[in-house]
Amino acid sequence: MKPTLMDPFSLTLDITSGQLKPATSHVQRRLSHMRGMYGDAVAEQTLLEQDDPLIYEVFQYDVPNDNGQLLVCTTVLYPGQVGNEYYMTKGHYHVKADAAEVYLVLSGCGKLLMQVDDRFSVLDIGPGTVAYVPPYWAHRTVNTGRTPCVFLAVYPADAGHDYGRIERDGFLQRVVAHAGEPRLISTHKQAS
Ligand code: PAN
Ligand code: ZN
Repeated sequence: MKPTLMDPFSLTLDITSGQLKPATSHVQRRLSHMRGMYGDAVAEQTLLEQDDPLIYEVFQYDVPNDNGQLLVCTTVLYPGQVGNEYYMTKGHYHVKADAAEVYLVLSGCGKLLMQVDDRFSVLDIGPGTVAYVPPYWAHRTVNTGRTPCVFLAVYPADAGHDYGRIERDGFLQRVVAHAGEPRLISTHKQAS
């Protein structure tokens, strides 16, 4: 059967704010949506009782989740800390594990953590960084700066997001502030 042809389209991106127009989906992740992901449970509880801060937003223009389609979205990850740990995205594997992804950083930022099996990778990212997330690698962005970290992502529309494994196992390393500077700490060392 001949596939239904989509009409070509363009979107407008505000490079500073990360607003994508039109956006057909808009996700806001507050601290309460990522309970247990930060290392400092007391700091997390205190912030939840104060104002449940907005950690990040994603603006996306949806297309059919079909093989061959690409999704375009922007993430605005706000600056801040839970205890000494910098604000971060939940992080995920792709359900279709062999789906890769490209990030283009527009402003602000910090680090892109990636891991697969017992391998871990960290990239410093800032305005102009084009980061490649290879197939199979889980990925999480961390804002170590004082301004929003804004980046555009392009990935296969049928990739899907598997958050469960990260919610259960976390990442192998966390990014914390030490004397005002970002430092990576192993989550294994922290537990022992
Ligand atoms: C990104 C992420 C976005 C939010 O568009 O989905 O930065 O992070 P979480 O999905 O981990 O909450 C991406 O990697 N899409 O596949
Ligand atoms: Zn992804």
